[in-house]
Amino acid sequence: MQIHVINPNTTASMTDKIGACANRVAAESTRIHVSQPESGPVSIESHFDEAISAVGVLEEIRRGETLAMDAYVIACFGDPGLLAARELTRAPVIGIAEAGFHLATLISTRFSVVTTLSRTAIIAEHLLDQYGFGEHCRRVRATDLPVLELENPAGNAYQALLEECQRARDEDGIGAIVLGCGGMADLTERLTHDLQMPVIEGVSAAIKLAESLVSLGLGTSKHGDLAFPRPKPFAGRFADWGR
Ligand code: 2AL
Repeated sequence: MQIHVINPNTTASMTDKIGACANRVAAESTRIHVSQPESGPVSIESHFDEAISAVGVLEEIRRGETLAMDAYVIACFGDPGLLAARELTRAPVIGIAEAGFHLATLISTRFSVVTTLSRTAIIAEHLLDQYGFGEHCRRVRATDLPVLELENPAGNAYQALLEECQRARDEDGIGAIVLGCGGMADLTERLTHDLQMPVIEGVSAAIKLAESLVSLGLGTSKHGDLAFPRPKPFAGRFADWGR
């Protein structure tokens, strides 16, 4: 089984971290391919960043289709371009936010999300509503860490994240925490140990969900709205995207 993990931002250290995390949880028979868009923002922390990165995600899916990937993971917590990506393939496409929410509801009745900047909390809140998880999530908490601070080994990102997770655990009446950024993927084990409660990180969750779907023979439905886009001409720099 080949799973293509796409980091939607263009920071290579984060792509490597996400790839390492995916490889750690993948089954022995699963091959992980990891990539990032050629163009786009170094981190995704606004609606604007997200819109640009979605195009990069779709370019990576198109590349993955030439390599016959069995599944895709979109490894940014806004799940940028998720439904559009599903239109381009029969393979399952899993976003790390939706994967984290799904797993959290299987092991707890209520969870909180701990993410990066306050301004991006709304992105997770919109996804919770869109996916129907609003009732399960008590709170989306922000650490106000910029995404790239998670890439700074000399910074104190871990401490800030731990303290916000402790507040979530002690104040929110929850059973689990979902980490709200792909760049937090390597911190799960340490946080789980320090918090003594389940901490879910979307990259691992998405890999295991993708493996499950592929082994069950389930792929993106081509009946209805996730059918391949209707062929039509595209103008300008997207001219070769029309079919
Ligand atoms: C993210 C993420 O997962 N990757 C990125 O660049 N921005 N999400 C976030 N909430 O900060």
